[in-house]
Amino acid sequence: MNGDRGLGRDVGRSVRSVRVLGAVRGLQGLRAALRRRRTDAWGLPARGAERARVPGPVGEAEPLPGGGIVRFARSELRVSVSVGGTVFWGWDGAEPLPSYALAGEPPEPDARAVLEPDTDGGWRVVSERVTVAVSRHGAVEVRTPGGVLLRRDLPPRWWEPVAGGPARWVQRSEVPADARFFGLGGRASGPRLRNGTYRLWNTDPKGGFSTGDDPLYITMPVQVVVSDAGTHLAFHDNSWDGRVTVAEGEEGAGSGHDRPGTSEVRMSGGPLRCWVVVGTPARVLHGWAALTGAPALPPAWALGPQHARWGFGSEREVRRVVAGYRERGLPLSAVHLDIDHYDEHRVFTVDRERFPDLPGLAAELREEGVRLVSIVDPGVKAEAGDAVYDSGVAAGAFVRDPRGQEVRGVVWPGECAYPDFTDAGAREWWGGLYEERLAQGFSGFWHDMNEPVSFAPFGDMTLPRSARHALEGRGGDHREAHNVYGLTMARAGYEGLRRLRPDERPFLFTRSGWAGMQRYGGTWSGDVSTGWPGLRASLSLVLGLGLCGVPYSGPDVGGFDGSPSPELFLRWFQLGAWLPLFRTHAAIDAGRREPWEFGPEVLEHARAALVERERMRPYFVTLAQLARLTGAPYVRPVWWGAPDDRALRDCEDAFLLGDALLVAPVLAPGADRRAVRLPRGRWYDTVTEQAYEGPGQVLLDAPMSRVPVLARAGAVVPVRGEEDGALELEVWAPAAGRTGGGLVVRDRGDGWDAAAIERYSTRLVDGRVVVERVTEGGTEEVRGLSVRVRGLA
Ligand code: NBV
Repeated sequence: MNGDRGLGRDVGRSVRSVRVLGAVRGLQGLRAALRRRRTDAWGLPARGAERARVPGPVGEAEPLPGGGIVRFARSELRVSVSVGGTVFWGWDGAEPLPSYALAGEPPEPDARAVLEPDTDGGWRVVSERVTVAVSRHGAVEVRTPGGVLLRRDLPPRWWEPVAGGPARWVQRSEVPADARFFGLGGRASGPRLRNGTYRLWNTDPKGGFSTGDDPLYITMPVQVVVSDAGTHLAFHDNSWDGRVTVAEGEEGAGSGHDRPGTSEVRMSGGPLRCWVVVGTPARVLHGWAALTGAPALPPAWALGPQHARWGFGSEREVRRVVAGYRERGLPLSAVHLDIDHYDEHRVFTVDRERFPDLPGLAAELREEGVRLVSIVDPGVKAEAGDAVYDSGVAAGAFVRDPRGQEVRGVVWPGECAYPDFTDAGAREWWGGLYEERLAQGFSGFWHDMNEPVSFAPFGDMTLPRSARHALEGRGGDHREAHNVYGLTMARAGYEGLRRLRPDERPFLFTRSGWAGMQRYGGTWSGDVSTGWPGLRASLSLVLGLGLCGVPYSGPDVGGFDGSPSPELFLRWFQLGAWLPLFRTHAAIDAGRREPWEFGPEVLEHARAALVERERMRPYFVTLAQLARLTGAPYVRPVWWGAPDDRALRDCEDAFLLGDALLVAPVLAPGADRRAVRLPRGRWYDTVTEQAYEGPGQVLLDAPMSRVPVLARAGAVVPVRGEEDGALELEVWAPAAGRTGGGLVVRDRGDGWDAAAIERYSTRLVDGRVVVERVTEGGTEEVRGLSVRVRGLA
């Protein structure tokens, strides 16, 4: 009782102070918005007259390893095919580097692939995995080795300001009539991208968002295109503001006149260069990870259940919530502290009155296996005497306007300065600041507000577009740096943590980001609105981001604002339990999110979801390791293994978790059954063990106690044994005449020890399931592990 009264007081006080703050921020925000407008009016002169340009007719070509340069009357095109079959093309001197997306040097060109004249007067490069043809007017076609067209990029068009400055450009592309588009970063309305225009400008949607809101915090010029002809990923490596319009094609129903699908990329500046990766979905994501970097491996504890709250308000309340989990026997891996634990919302500080002994609290929680995670905002209170601000000024770390004045915006602490994370020196300074967080006992970091946000009653809620950035010494402005702000902040945090704690894997996730962000960590949904559409958007985001190479993410379970009904909360919880980041979170004035706050029935079913998540931990650990090694996301669209199954391409309400499981969450109210579309092969309901044959659609029970989860026949799933918690292999019987198998990677927790992949095979012999360990020389008996066979009728 006492605890609850205390809680009411803490939260009430926090909500009130945020409201008062709101009014002050309102005025400051208005001033900042006016200032931003003035800065841009001065710093970004109007574009004036423009001249349009197209490449013109083809001329000579110069062969180079893997391709060459094709010259046109008014442009030139560089084409290169790499050893792995990845294609690069760039216009007018655009090279692969510099790039914020690439992990390092671009892949080696395939010396066997040579530029040769094509029959129609153009040029082509033929390689083992892909053929690239350049037409006489500058269209670029990517074909399979069998000659089937995957993508045709039509000749681009530029608009160059007569007075000089960045050229705008447009690139229209055609894809097969049956193709579906995915990706473009985190989109709420997918995962299949509907016909329409999607902006490439990382944006805080201001409060809760839902399926209709676009763009959101993470945009990327990355499209994954799936058609009968094959799967490919196209990446326009350009961080400027832009728009992508996609339109699905239409097949001519036997008339032979297909209307191709189209994508039109319009950018407001920056290079015109593109990477295309072709192959199966697995190959494409592997190629993408090879190009942009392996996903960071979360420490094992970050794969457990986590609880966040804006407005814990005090150490006492944190203890109360953790005790709530403990007393009910609910597993909990981490608690996340939001901005209310800061002193006056200032980053890298602690409100000592409400959180007098954070290191003590952290140590106490650690004893019971619960880690503390801290929010980190980029805006630094611009006030002389503030230690973080003073050190940033001394390091020359803050963004300036074209006149050399520090750019000021308004965020939670009031007027703020913004570190320029595109500057190596600023990154180093910022990375060092995490030492304070580590000393407070935090084990993980949650980057927020890094689109970056500056509150404003009108216009774009971000920095002036004319704000200057180092861009690794090249120099430029916010038009180019905006979309990589979150990415470079993640880099600063990640590299700082690696320096400060070299023996531990950093745990970091960031609201905003861009292509390549997976190198430093994961992300989460941001402020997804409480409601059934928000639940759907949660899945769309995780699937879309996974296809863009970011495998670790998850929603605010229960939604960010308001109060979910018990049913909605439970369905969200049941979905979250199967996603990489499994975290409840809510706004300061939202309703409760503890699983016991929704009545005994919800508590019982939430407990079942938590227990199952814990049982599946070894599988999540394996998936995290495989994501790092292969680029394959844990959460995959159901077409992953069968992109030629058109019905699967349109299925958006279920997903594959690794190779073994198919999860069919309940995304609508009042359901006790749901239709599930199965890929080919046999699938078992993991609770009833009943077998179903795919491809096709089945109707499965989805009572409040669970959502349907199916296991692929023959699969090997590493799980925690129910009795002793030791690793156990759960094996699902292969169908007669079929074999199966699975991979297991054991993890030592959160260090850097190289993990070994264990490979297992399964087959059916005389109605008995035989499981073996695959070795270099053949197979051997499984030793030291218990095996549990399921699904045998
Ligand atoms: O730091 C407060 C919130 C946070 O709880 C949320 O997860 C972020 O997405 N933050 C946004 C800032 C305020 C949002 C209204």
